[in-house]
Amino acid sequence: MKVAIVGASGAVGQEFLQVLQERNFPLDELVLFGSARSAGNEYEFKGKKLTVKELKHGDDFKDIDIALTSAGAGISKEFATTITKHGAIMIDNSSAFRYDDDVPLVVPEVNPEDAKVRPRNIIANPNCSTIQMVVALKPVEELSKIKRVRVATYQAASGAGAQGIAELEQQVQEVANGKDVTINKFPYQLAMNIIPHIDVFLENDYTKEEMKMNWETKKIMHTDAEVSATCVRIPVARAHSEAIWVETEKPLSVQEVKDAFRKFEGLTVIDNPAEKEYPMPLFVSGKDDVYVGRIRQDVTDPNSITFWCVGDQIKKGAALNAVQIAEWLIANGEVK
Ligand code: 11C
Repeated sequence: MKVAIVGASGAVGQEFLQVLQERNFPLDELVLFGSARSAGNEYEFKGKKLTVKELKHGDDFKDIDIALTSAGAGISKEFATTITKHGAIMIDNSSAFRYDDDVPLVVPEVNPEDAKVRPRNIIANPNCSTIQMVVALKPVEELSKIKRVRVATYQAASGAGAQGIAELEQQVQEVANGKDVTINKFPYQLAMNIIPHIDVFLENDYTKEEMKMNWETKKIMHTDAEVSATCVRIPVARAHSEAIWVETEKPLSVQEVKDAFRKFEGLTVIDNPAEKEYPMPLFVSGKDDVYVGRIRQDVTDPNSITFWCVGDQIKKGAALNAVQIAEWLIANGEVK
């Protein structure tokens, strides 16, 4: 098994190295690719030094079985043929192909079978805020069809990559020292602030990040349920949080939803308000599971349940989900 990481020096690329190692992913060889700027960088994997090769058009992917790509949508589009033409399966973390009918969009806990039909040998990894939400919605959908979802997100700086985390850390120092704040990645100062604006605004006045949660949930869950999202950047390093309101066809009790959450692979319930126990990004950072808590009946509607959901954006929101797709492909004989 020969695996490639494309975009090895980025936040998600680095997490791929970590996750492959942590899970003892069954590979014989790992090859790292990156831009001309990051070519030559060295990273350790299982005690060995690996050097990043420059990503070029050519035959470098000839013997690769699985390519984990996270170098931005432009690079994914430009290099998809180079990566897949000899048979490698490209598991792509960018938004380049998510809405293409011939590219499955997969969260292994929700729609693993979709990964089997991949005419272009590309499988797309969903947006981070969608991944953690659908992991929590799936056990609810198994109890009763979901009619609609409303969600407000509280998204970490890591969604803007390693530079996003660095910018937040720098701003925190600058604010503490009474200096002018440096702003590059975010539209405004993030430290001591929150910004209700992620990605570009669209014609319907939602942002693209908000509409991704709508479009991607429909594709992954094979549902026509609408999702109305408000996506907000908050000054947290790397785990996204979401307040979610789910309206179902049948009324559901809080207990049956809690039981379904507890039984569901990939979810952890922390819900003990009396002891101030609920998931928070500070403690979920670095964890594999999606965490849920504050599970309660929506006082405005007997057919709605509301809860709080936290997931590590770089792990389950990106690298871990892609590696789990690769593991599923291997376990199901999909990799030759
Ligand atoms: C953020 N969700 O938090 C974005 C990052 O479509 O893969 C991931 C963007 C994407 O800023």
